Amino acid sequence: MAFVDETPTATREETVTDTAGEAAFVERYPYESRVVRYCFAVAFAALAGGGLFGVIQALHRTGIYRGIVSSADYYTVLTAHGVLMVLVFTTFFIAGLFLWAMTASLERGVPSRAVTKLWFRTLITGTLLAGGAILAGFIPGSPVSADVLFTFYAPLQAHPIFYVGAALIIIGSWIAGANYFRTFFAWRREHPDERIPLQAFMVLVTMLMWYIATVGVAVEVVVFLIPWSLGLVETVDPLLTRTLFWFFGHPVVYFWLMPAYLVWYTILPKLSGGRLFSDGLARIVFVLFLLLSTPVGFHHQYVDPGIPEGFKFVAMTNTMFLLLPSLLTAFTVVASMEHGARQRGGEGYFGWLRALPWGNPAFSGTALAGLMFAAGGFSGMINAGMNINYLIHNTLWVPGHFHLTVGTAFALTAMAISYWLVPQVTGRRLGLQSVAAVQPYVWFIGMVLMSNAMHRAGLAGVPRRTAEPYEYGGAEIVYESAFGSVSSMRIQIALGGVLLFVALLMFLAVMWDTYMNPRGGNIGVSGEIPPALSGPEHSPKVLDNLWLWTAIAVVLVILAYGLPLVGLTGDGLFSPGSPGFPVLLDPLWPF
Ligand code: HAS
Ligand code: CU
Repeated sequence: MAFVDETPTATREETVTDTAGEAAFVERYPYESRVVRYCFAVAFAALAGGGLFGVIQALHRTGIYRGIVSSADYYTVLTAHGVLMVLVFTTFFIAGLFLWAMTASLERGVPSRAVTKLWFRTLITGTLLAGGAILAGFIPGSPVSADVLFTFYAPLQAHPIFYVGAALIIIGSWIAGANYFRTFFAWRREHPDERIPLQAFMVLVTMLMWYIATVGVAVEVVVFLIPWSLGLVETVDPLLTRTLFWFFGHPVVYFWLMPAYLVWYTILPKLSGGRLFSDGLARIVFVLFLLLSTPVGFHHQYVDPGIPEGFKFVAMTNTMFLLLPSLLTAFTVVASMEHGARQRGGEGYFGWLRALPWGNPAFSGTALAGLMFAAGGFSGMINAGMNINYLIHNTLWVPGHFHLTVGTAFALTAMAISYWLVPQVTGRRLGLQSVAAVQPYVWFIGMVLMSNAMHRAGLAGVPRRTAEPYEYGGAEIVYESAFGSVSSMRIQIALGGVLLFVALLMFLAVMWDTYMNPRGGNIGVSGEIPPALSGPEHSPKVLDNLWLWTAIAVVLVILAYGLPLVGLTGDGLFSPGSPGFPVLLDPLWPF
């Protein structure tokens, strides 16, 4: 995919305007719009593939229909679903969203097209390699496979191509980040005393958090997994590599959440008919994420032996502090929505909710994503408790949790805001508007069914990451106690999964139809963001001191991880270690 450097004006037959009659984003920034479109196209393709694998999984796992893949291929499906959704869909969507946000809020285009091409091509190459390595697992006898699930824990071993692909995706995101910073520095030179516009501030803080977080996974993949999968070293230490993974694995969830928050803080208030309640609170929230996102990774390793309990306790305490930015967000965003609703004539303690534009899918999808995240955040608090975690760890509860968070707070926000953003970067009116209007509700109902049942099944002891419908080898007593309540949940999970797939097809149909609409005329939305009720002038300037917050964040990471990592590597980097176990293909296909 090559970007053409200049849009020949001759092909632009009609000017594209927004609802205010101003030139739309695509008119002002044709090159940036094109890059955003490419990013979204790849993101939506990943969403389509990931969604197909998702529904296959939901049917197979629940035992409702097991005729599509074999149980061995289930793990290939599960890996492809996870990687396409949380690595490819998220990364490409965020790259597009951030490019739009930087361009629109700083009112300047990319500093270098060569660098833009470089990051896009790096991301694409990484995606093709990692995705190809996973999908090759479907070919019987293939020497290449990567059935390692999205956490790629050693000693499960993938083909080196998979790790190289994953590394390229990370490197691509770093280069994209460098371009955002260059845009910012150029803007800063011209505006030495101004506060950083809120959207740009959010992008930059998210990227700083990302640079710190990805150090863990970069070391894991480059120093350990690639040499090990190539046979250059025989063993790796599973605990050390897991620890490096979770150094990155928790903050990566905020790499998905913070772009959703960017939308909730800066676009949702406007869609509600009002203005952001407080710009300063939004900045504090992002700074808190930068400070606290990384030193909490051990909350994914409460049951791992070999990590002293004290460090797990510190991680738990940090995690509880990390609830604060989300609780502040709940307050600020709901207050902004209420402000909007009251501007629209809403009244009463709760009656104002009715005045919100529930028929506008960009609004309803984003608001429903927020509502579901309140539940996902609640299950996150339970996960984070060191003692309660033992009850739910490695059960279906955990997928229940993350389908509310990344699977809805991020994914539904991304779909909803596409209804508002895609017209701006294509210059075409939104297509199939009546389908779009109901799509977020279908997703919402599907997710209520699926994630609620997953949480409950997890509490009943149903494990995650297994192709079998919880038979426990036929052990009567376990079967009775777990299954008595689980069978209705199986149906809810399968039904929810099918509804989610339908919602996804509806979304893709709307996007396709939008693209088929003629370009030009009034696109029916305006990208203008009204100023906050309490603007940046009401908050201290030190909030914008990115280097100060980054320095503190690094110190906190060293405090949380320094000693545990020294402890884990004290007996050598590769020992005690394990050889690799590539997952074998099922010789019994089709059963
Ligand atoms: Fe998590 C496991 C703890 C947030 C994703 N999490 C996972 C995994 C994933 C994931 C993918 O402590 C599985 C990893 C694996 O494969 O093993 N998580 C938390 C905590 C939070 C949290 C404390 N997680 C997220 C987010 C994710 C995500 C965000 C993705 C985007 N999570 C854990 C723990 C585990 C875990 C343990 C390990 C479990 C185990 O044992 O394996 C917090 O950040 C949550 C804070 C959120 C809130 C909610 C605030 C409410 C808001 C809503 C406002 C409402 C609006 C709309 C705007 C306190 C902001 C209103 C609408 C109207 C109509 C009025
Ligand atoms: Cu976490």
